[in-house]
Amino acid sequence: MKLMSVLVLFSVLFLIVGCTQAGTPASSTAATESGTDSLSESVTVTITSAGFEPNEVTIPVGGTVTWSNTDSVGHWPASAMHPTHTAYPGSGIEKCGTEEQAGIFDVCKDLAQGESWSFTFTEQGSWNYHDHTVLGKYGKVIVQ
Ligand SMILES: [Cu+2]
Repeated sequence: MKLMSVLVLFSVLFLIVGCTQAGTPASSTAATESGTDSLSESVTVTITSAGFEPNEVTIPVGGTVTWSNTDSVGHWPASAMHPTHTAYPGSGIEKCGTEEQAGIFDVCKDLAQGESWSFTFTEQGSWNYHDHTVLGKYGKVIVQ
């Protein structure tokens, strides 16, 4: 009879453990729902000797991209197309050095090693850019 009560005790314990474990998956589902359709307002693109990393970024309208040069040589991110830089609305290399420079997608100079530059995109679209100094390096900013 003592063996019987031990068996009952074990089966009760088994039920309790089974119930508490069955309850755990519910809490982990909430984590997978967030973060799919919210874009980051600010993104950093690292410039290396290999080019722009990441090569393509997506931000919301009003989002900011910061280019940070980690290479030992200078780099000059600017809107397509070389050499005029007019693809992004309002931009153009002829505005470099004028008071309109602050509003154009163009650094207007080489970024030295360790230097960074930020631009806020107010125009929706897919904006290609290039390195005006080291030709052949391209990137894209998608503004949604
Ligand atoms: Cu250029």
